[in-house]
Amino acid sequence: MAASSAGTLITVAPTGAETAKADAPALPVTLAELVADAQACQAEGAGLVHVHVRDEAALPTLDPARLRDTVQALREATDLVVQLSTGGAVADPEADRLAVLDAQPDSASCSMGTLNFGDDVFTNRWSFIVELHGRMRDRGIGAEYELFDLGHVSALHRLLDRHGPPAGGHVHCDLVMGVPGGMPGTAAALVAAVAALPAGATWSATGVGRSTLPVALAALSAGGHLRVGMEDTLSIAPGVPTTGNPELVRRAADLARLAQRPPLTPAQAHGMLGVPAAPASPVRPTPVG
Ligand code: KMH
Ligand code: ZN
Repeated sequence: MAASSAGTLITVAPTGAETAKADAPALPVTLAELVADAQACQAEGAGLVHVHVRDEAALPTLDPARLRDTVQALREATDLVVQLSTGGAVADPEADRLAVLDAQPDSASCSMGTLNFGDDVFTNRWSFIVELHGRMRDRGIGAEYELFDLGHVSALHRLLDRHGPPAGGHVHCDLVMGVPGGMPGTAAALVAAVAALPAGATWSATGVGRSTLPVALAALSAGGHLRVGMEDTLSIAPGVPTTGNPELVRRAADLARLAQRPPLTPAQAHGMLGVPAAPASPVRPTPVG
């Protein structure tokens, strides 16, 4: 049985790779916007930030220098668990997705299978998943397994059975629900997926678009954690654009308090996930001789 918790980890996914800045002016796309957003989200109750970065034209990028600078800046400005996306955008090459780990985040996402993603295909070949899982473990980077469909839960069992646990030994999953091509964002689908998770795993859930609230409420009542943010949802109510990520985090924190499972602090999030907070500036060894 998956683990439940007395508190709620609130993950914020502020940017994603799919939305254009022109369509959502509150989307954080520059490093300054992202850092300010992350600080505000921490103040509202977030414990982890799931990061996609953008280039100078506000387009998704996996540029290694930008990723490194982003990890560093978020560590300096917040206490959040810093998680980089290795999913990137649908067309990103596998080599670039693996190279994300060079930025040495606290945690990285690991998507557990291929699926239709709206009109696109999000490709995650088995051999790529195995390679990513192994490199994350070798570098001591915590894993968050992204589960878009029930078959991805089976793939996670196969991965752990054949290739062992992630760094730190703790398995944390995120159910990404309501993607056109993945499992629906319903309580029934959530219960089925949670029942199939590895024993002792912790999990959050996110409902894309209109499934945000049904999934959040189902996750809280089933003992899970929450992921919210503009990667997944651009509105706060039907037809009402969100003012930004802090508003989405505030609503999630309110729901968590209502459920009497208040938001975990960033320190508690690091503890639950088994990913120690890294120093903001790596201490360089003194050269010998
Ligand atoms: N942007 C999606 C194609 C992840 O971050 O690991 C993939 C994604 C998953 O967002
Ligand atoms: Zn993502």
